[in-house]
Amino acid sequence: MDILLTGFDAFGDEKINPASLVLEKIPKIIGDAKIHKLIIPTVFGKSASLIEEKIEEIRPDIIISLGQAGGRSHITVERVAINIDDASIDDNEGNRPIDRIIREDGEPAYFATIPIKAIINKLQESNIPASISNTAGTYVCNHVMYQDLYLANKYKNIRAGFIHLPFLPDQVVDKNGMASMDLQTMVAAIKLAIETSIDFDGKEDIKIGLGRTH
Ligand code: PCA
Repeated sequence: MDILLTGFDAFGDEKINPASLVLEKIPKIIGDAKIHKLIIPTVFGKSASLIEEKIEEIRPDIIISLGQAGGRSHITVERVAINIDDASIDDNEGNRPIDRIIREDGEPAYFATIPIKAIINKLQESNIPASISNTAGTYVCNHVMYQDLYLANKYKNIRAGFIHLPFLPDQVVDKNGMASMDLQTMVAAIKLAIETSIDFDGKEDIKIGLGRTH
C-alpha cells in the first residue's frame, strides 16, 4: 500500500508549521505501507498541482494532508471540505481569493473518506486529545482537502482526509492562554491515524456518536 502524506510550510506570522515537522518524524514504512512525504507550500493552486504530480507518480491508496490550526487544543480530523476559497490573509505568494469556486466541475463539498470516527476513537483510547472538526475553514487547508478529495475521485480508489494540528509549545511562548501540543504527541497521533486508515482499508467507519449541537 502507498500512502501520500502532505504537510504545509510556515505561513502568516509563524516561522514554523507543526505539519512539516510532524511529517519529518513519521517513519517511511508503517506496517506494510510505504509513506511518501510531500511538503507543500501554503499557496492556493500550487499546493494542489504538486499533489496531483505526486499522485501521477506514486498512485497512492490513501492521501492524508496535515495542516496547522493555531488556537485549537485538539488534534482535529476534518469531516468535510467545501468548494470555496475565501482567504482572510494572503497565502505565501500574496494570493487572497474571495468567494472563489475551487473546481467548477466539482461537488459543492466532499466528505473525508478516511475513517474519521475510528481515528478519533483510537486517539482518545491512547489518551491523545482529539476530536472531529466540521469545518476546515476556507483558507489553504480547506482548499487542499477539497483538492485531495476531488483528485481521489478523478484517479479512483483513493481514500483521502485532512488532519489539523495545534500550535507547538515554541509557537505559543509569547501567546498567553493559547493552546499547544508537543511534537511527540502529534507524531504519535498521526502514526495512529495512518495505522487506523490502513486497518480500515475496504471497511466502513465505525458508528459512534461524536456529533455536536453547534
Ligand atoms: N494551515 C492553514 C493553511 C496551511 C496550514 O498549515 C489552514 O488551516 O488553512
